[in-house]
Amino acid sequence: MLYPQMNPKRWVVSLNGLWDFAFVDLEYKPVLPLVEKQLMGVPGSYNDVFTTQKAREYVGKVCYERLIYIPDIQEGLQYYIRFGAAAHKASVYLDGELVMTHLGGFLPFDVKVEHPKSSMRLTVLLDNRLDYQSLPMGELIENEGVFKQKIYFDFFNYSGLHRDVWLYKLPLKQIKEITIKTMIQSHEAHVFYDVTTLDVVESVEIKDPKGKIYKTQNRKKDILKIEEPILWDIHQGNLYTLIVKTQCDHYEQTFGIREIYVKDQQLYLNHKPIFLKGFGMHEDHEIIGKGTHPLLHIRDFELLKWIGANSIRTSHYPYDEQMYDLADQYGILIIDEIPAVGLNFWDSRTVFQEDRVNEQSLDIYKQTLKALVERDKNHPSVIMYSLANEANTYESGAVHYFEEAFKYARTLTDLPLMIVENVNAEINLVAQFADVIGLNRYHGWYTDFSDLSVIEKQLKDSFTSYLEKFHKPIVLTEFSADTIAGLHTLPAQTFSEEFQVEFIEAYINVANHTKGVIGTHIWNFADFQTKQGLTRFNGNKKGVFTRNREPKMVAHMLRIHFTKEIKS
Ligand code: GCB
Repeated sequence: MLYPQMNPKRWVVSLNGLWDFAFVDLEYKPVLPLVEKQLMGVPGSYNDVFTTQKAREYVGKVCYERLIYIPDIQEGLQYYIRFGAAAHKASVYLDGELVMTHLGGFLPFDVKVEHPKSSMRLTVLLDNRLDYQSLPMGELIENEGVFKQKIYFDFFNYSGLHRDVWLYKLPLKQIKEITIKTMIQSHEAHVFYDVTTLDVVESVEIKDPKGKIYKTQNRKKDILKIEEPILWDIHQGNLYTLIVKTQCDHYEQTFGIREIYVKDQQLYLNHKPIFLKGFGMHEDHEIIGKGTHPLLHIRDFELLKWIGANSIRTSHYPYDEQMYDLADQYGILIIDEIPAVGLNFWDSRTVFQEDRVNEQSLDIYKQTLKALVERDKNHPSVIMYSLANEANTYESGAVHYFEEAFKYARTLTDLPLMIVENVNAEINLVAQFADVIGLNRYHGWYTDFSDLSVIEKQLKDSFTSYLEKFHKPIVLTEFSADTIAGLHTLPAQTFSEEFQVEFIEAYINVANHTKGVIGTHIWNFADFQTKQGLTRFNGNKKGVFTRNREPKMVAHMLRIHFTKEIKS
């Protein structure tokens, strides 16, 4: 499923803009056009445009609808509608007829228009309910037909058509897939590519980052050798392009020449050990919620560049594809996370059992993982996949689930695999399957609140116990203290900008001097919205930047720290 592209043989039109919208009941079928309706912007979450709690925290189905037009329908072409992401379950109808259902709110899907007409009514019913089978996991409590959504993850359950929607056409014998892998051997790169198409390939060209056409031939699959390649590296987004021309189709796929692997408790990029410095992030903005916007993405990457970060984790779900394109260009490394979050009740109940997260959940997990790797495999920025965040990995049922998940992931990718953990090493039954362990730690915050003096010893103990039990490299994937921008206290008191500086410094000092720790990712890049809760003051305030992407005091400290050569 290649990203829609406009080129000499491909045509794409955006369906973004104002759509008709309504909250509908669970039995609603779009036999006729919506009558009771209002307008809604696409892409975006609908929640924060409303002024009532009921609408903002709505649980159930909504309807998005608009007319689409295909002028000059051509025989021998296929028409598709691409949804970048629709949270969480989508049923797509054309002229009132169901044509596709899709599960999962963070990955794209294509709807084939089997019988194109010059004008059609496109309807999307979206259901934002989460259950034991969905990713993220949630729990539904029903009381006389009214649903309450329980979630065990810490971000607002934004809903809607979050990413771009396109209509596009392709030739019958289209280029279906392109896979590119690269290896570096001293002064030479090996570029393996594989093009899936039924068409005759006329040419496959490689354009180098300076625009020079490098190699041309016409095989569907090959290994090309490039002398003295221009490597893709940290802060060096050197991109090559594979230009594939067939008799009827054309596609240009960017890629970077880089090699990544884990060896002897170290992470290597282009055969050099690297240390990750960056953030866990969220797709989260005022008003648009989890909606995508290219300018907002660019602001994030400009801030990453300003602060000197080299990497991010797409906590806790795959982000919009534009984020990966930008990471490719800015030379920022990505730990790409599957939306396996919330697999944790925070009480004594078991998650992994027959009537909760079960075999059916695992099947859905595998489908999601496959879709994720297929979507992101050609991005040089993606250096690792994270297969879960804070699941109950001490449960015996988790062993089967994750053993299967890791085994399956290894059939899809050669990249290192991570699991992000909050439990103690002694009870962890799953980290054994990973190549890299992510550790989320909040010593001095959720435990021993306000006591900075516990951090050094407790964090060292956390690292030591994981390193001694699993012998795998560790990324400190989360740590920070909630901080209200503009609150200053001396001495440093909790929630002040001074406290966040001292807190983060204390963690970094330990992590930077522990062998086997290969990176620090602060939680979070920016403040973000969550469900309402006693410890959430209009959201999570652990950001280094505000929700509006302005720096807190700690950002200036990190800017100095990140630009120092610590371990990389
Ligand atoms: C965590 C979670 C993250 C939360 C964070 C917090 O461990 O992984 O989703 O937002 O803690 O701030 O509580």
